[in-house]
Amino acid sequence: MKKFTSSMALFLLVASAATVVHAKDFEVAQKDKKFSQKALAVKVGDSVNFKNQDPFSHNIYSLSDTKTFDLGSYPQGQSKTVVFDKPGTVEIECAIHPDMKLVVEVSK
Ligand SMILES: [Cu+2]
Repeated sequence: MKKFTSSMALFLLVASAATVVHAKDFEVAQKDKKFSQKALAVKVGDSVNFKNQDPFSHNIYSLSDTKTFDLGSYPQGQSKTVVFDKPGTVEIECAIHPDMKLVVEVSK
């Protein structure tokens, strides 16, 4: 039984390492009070880098159950990254500019 447990642990270690290797990093810019795209399809474990290219601040957030976050307000040239760790739909908005919308579909 002890041997089974340790080989199981090794399997989980290898499996999670494989997930990290295959994770992709996407970039979505904020420019002219818009996201650089309206929709994005990612897989569980992927991350999205939100880069502010406007000469004023944005505050990117999501209230979706799949991924709830608030990146706070940050100025031009800065970026923050969100890792999507659960499958589902994530609606992303900007607290400063209510017309800004992005939908991220996270699949397994
Ligand atoms: Cu904004």
